[in-house]
Amino acid sequence: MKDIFTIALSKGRIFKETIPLLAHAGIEPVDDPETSRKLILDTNQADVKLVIIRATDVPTYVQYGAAEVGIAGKDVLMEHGGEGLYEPLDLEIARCKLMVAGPEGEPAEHGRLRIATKFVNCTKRYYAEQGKQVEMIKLYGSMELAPLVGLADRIVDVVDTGNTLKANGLMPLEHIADISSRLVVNKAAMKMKHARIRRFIDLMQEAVEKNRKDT
Ligand code: PRT
Ligand code: MG
Repeated sequence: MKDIFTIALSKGRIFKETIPLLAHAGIEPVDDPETSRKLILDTNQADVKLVIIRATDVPTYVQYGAAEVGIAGKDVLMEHGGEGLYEPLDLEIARCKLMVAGPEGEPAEHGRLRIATKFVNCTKRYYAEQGKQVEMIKLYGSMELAPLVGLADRIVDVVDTGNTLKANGLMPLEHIADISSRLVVNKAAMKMKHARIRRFIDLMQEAVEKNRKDT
């Protein structure tokens, strides 16, 4: 068991875009997480496993060493705080932007601006840097709904094409950060399994460079 190398990642867009990078590192999952009910996926390499978890749980698994490495969006990492993690590589996948969005025009006057978001820490930091006091409303999803039903004046969310905002009568207003997915590594594992992890990082880096040339 001791020599198992576990990679934590979420299904959906991160999984899809990670598969070609892992393939370059010689790792191919045996099952498809979209159809399998398994939470631990075997790969073609007996000592390499993938754990498929919620995107926001990836930093936690890696921080506590339940997985040696993980792949997570910079949005998720900024929100988590990055404790116990190294972030050696930008994988340049699942790109988007963390933005403030809202309806066109000025918000109704009722004192402090009300912001609905799941990115509470990032949002607090962003407004604190501007010396603005805002009221935060923590949500777990479908942030776009909040301004439509009068729950909030603005939202903070990740935006890719902007189609979801548009479909709900909202527009991007302020750019907070450019986001892409990052490779994260457990700090203790980086020391104890240095050669194994270094080799993996190098192969993933090659794959990123190859991707960049192809696109
Ligand atoms: O879905 P779940 O609640 O389990 O978790 P999650 O939403 O955090 O996971 P997932 O798989 O949807 O996203 C994983 C990571 O992908 C995020 O942490 C981001 O780093 C990255 N990413 C890249 C995105 C997007 N692009 C994106 N467009 N994450 C979410 N979206 C959402 C966006 O907020 C909107 O609701 O997708 C919807 C479509 O976006 P538009 O702008 O193209 O309309
Ligand atoms: Mg999602």
